[in-house]
Amino acid sequence: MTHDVVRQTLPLLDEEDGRDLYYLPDLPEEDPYAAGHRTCAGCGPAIQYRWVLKAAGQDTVVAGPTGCMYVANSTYLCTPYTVPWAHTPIASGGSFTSGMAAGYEAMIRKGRDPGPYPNILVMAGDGSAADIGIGSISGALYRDHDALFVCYDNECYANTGIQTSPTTPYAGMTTFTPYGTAIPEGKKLPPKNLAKMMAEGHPHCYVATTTVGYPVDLMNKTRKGLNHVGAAFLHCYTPCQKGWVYQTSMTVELGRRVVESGLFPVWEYDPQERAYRYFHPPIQRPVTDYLAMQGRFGHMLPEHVAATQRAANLNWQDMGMDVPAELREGEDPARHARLKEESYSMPLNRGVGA
Ligand SMILES: Cc1ncc(C[n+]2csc(CCOP(=O)(O)OP(=O)(O)O)c2C)c(N)n1
Ligand code: SF4
Ligand SMILES: [Mg+2]
Repeated sequence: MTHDVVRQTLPLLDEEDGRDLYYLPDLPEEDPYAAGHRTCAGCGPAIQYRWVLKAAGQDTVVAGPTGCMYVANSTYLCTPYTVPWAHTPIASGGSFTSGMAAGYEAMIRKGRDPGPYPNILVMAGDGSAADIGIGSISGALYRDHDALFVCYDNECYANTGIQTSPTTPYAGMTTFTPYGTAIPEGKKLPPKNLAKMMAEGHPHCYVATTTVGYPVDLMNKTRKGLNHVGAAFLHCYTPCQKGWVYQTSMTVELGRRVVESGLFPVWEYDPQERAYRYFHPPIQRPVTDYLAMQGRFGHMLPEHVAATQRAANLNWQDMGMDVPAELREGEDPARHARLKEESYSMPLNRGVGA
C-alpha cells in the first residue's frame, strides 16, 4: 500500500515598508542554529544560517558541505544544531541532498516514515556552490528534487585562508589575487553570476537572491523556496569579517549597501511566469560608499573604482532603474582618487527608509 506524501506550508512574514530595518517582535522564537559555535565575531554566514533555520523551523533536516560553516560550527560530537544535520564533502552537497529528498519521498510513500515531508535544505559556500560542487547542485535542480539549495556567499574560499572563488568581485584582494605592480587591481575577472545561471539553466525552479541586510526578505525567500514543490535555489550575500577586513559591527550594514550601490541585485525568479521581480532599493549610492568600508578594496586606483561604478550602472539598467547623473559621472576615472582617499558616508543608526 502506498501513502500520500503530505507537504507543509510555512506562513510568510508581513513585509510592509521599513519592517526589515527593525527588530520584529513576531519573528520565530525557535533557534535551530543555537549559540555556541566558533565562527568569527560578525560572521555573515553565521547570521544567515541562524535566520534561514529560524525561518525553516524545527521540522527540518540540513546538510552542510565543507567550508567555514562546517569547520567552525562542528567539533567532534558537538554542533550548534537542534535539528538533524550532516556534513557532506564540498563537491556533493547537491547529490547528498538529492538523496535525502528522494529517501524521504520513498520512506513516506512506503509508510516507513509517518511524514509529513520535512523541510530539506543544504547550505553551501560559494566555493562549493559556484565552483567545486556546482555540478552536483545543478544536477539536483535539474532533477527537481524537493529541497532548498542555499549558497551562502562570502565571496572567497574562507576556511582555507581567503582564496579567490568565482564570486570574488573584480578588484577584491584575496591571498590568491594579491595586488602589485603587475596586477594593480588584484582580481582582474568579474564575478560569476551564479544565481542567474541557476535560474536560466533550470527554468522550472524557484530561484532568488537576498542578503543579510534584509532579514524579513531572507526569511520569506527561505520559506517560499521550501514551500515550492520541487527544487529551489537561494543565493545569499554574507560578508566575511576576516576575509574582507571591515568593522565587525558592519555586517548587516554591508548587506544593505551592496544592494544600494547596485553591486548585488536582489530579485526573485518565478518559474510559473518565467519572470524576474527586482527589488528597487529606495537609495542609490555611489560604489565608493560600499567599497571604502572594506580593506580588501583599499588598493583600488581611480580606474578600478570607475570600472566598478560602470558595472553597477549596468546592473541598475538590468533592474529597470534610472541611473542618476552622479553615478554616470562616476564612470569617469578623473572623478575618483585612490580608494583609500575617497570620502564616503557611514551612518551608524538608520531610520525607516534611511
Ligand atoms: C575536494 C576538496 N577540495 C578542497 C578542499 C579544501 N577546503 C576545505 S574548506 C574549503 C573552502 C570552501 O570555501 P566555501 O565553499 O566558499 O566555504 P567558506 O570556507 O568560504 O565558508 C576548501 C577549499 C576540500 N575539503 N575538498
Ligand atoms: S572566516 Fe569569514 S566565513 Fe569564516 S567564520 Fe570567520 S567571518 Fe565567518
Ligand atoms: Mg566562501
